[in-house]
This record gives sequence, C-alpha cells and structure tokens, in this order.
Amino acid sequence: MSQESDRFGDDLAVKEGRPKLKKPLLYRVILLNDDYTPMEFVVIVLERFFAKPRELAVQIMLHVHQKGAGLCGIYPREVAETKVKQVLEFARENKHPLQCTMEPE
Ligand code: TYC
Repeated sequence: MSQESDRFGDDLAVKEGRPKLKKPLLYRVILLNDDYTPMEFVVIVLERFFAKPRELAVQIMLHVHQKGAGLCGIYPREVAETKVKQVLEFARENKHPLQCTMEPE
C-alpha cells in the first residue's frame, strides 16, 4: 500500500447523534356552516377531499350544521393549504358559499 493511501481517511470525523428532523407543524382544517350549501354537497366534500367514509361524513356534516363549525382533519401546513383550496374551488365551481379554513393545531 502506498504512503498516500495509508493516510486516506485519517482525518475523517463522523458526527454521531440524532438527525435534525423538524416535526412538521400541524393545522386543523375546519368546515363552516352556512344556510345555502346542500347537506349532500358537504358530505361529498368530506368523502372526496378528506377520505371520510359515508357515515362519518354525514356525522361531521350534521355536527357542522348544528354547531357552526367542525373538524375535517389535521395535516402538515402544505397539505392543509391544498385541501382548503380544493374545497373552496369545488364549492365555487358548484356555486355554493361553503367556507373552509385552517388553524394551527
Ligand atoms: N346548513 C346547511 C343546510 O341546511 C348544510 C351545511 C352543513 C352547510 C355543513 C355547510 O359546512 C356546512 N343546507
């Protein structure tokens, strides 16, 4: 082995320890009640964008209808932003005033 390769790697240091993984901040996505959006439309929103089974979607929709607001799901920021946008776009396309917002968990 040459002197050159003998020295190879002598000054390498490996930093041990925990990797610096930041936990993503989470956001609640909330549906708001209104007097005009059809109940069936809200159920479809919950099925389509929040992957809720029909029965749960109906329960959440009724909760929003009775209490004024309700939780659709909790997601990292970018996912929550995308879901809010998708819901609002779908509602506007169908001429419904449905509102959807997000708030820090
Ligand atoms: N209140 C609406 C109605 O009586 C139904 C509704 C439920 C609307 C939930 C919005 O997020 C909502 N047709």
